Amino acid sequence: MRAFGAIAAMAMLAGCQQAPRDVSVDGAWVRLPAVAGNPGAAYFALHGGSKDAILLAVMAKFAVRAELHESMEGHAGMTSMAPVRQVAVPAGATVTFAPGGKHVMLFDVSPSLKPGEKAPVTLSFADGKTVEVQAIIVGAGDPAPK
Ligand SMILES: [Cu+2]
Repeated sequence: MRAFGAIAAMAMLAGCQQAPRDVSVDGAWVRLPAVAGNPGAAYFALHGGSKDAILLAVMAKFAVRAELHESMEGHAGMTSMAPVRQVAVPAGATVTFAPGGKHVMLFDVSPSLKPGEKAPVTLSFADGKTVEVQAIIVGAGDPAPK
């Protein structure tokens, strides 16, 4: 009877809280390289859930390797980029990966990928959760999707 009481109390406590939300991802797209063999890039928006999260890695079956990168304005207006080990996604915050900022560098992109198609990209978080999104494939010279 005691155990039953404890479970009932826990259920009531849970009922008072909002359902926990996980990180969600939308607006994913991939920029194909202008020259075959050069890296492509993936972009998306991360929407923080009820708890702080940390993005650790992104995987794409159509690329041999994917790295988290951040571009920054360097000296004399030159932009440079460097790999980052992880990206914090605070609860409720939006973290955007976009040209000129954070991006996923995709190495050895499959040449069979065509503009207008969609391809899955998987994001892995520090709590062990993964999120798969369909990224729109965009040609090297084509405008970014809205
Ligand atoms: Cu890069």
